Amino acid sequence: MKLLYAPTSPFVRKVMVCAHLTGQAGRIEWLASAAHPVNRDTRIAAHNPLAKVPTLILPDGRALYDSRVICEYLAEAAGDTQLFPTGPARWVALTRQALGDGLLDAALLARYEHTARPAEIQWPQWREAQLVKVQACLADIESQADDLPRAHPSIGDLTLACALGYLDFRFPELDWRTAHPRTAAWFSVFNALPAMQATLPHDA
Ligand SMILES: N[C@@H](CCC(=O)N[C@@H](CS)C(=O)NCC(=O)O)C(=O)O
Repeated sequence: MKLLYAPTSPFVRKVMVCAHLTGQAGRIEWLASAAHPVNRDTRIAAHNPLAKVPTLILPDGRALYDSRVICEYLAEAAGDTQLFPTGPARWVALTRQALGDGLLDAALLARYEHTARPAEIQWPQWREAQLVKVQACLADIESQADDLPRAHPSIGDLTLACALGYLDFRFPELDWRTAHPRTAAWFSVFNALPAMQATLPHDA
């Protein structure tokens, strides 16, 4: 398997955490790429019309995207039943995943407004509105922080952790820990897991 990836991407990190948790990290060849909302990377576009990472290329050449699909694929390939549980726990896990993904979508839109859009056509209210969504997601995470597991996560739990890690990486000025102490306490334990430490974001 080959993964078009970026070491800065929180969505890629979800996949990497799943690969580590299911013992498949060594089976993946990591292909560097440069996803960008304006400058299309043809290396990714050849496999994914959205030209986004993560994109997984299977041995037979078929491509899987996005992170939600790849994570579920990895779980099934490993016979893992914990990342994507069945029954009522499944809907908790998938909704947490949607919460973490949604926080990240908003954070990325806020970041692109600053880093991808020329200064003369930037719209501060757009960035602020995205950051309102980020704050609302943080408040929701805080309300369920005491229920989050410290090990053996579902896809929802690890997505929340990847989202918090991305805020640390790209939005340290938000200082999310101060207003969300229960989330901070959970993250300090969860982030020490080997799968999280092996996938810390960094600039290429
Ligand atoms: N829903 C997608 C989101 C993926 C995504 O937005 N990836 C970013 C990098 S963190 C990207 O490729 N951006 C390029 C673009 O917006 O075209 C997923 O879960 O994989």
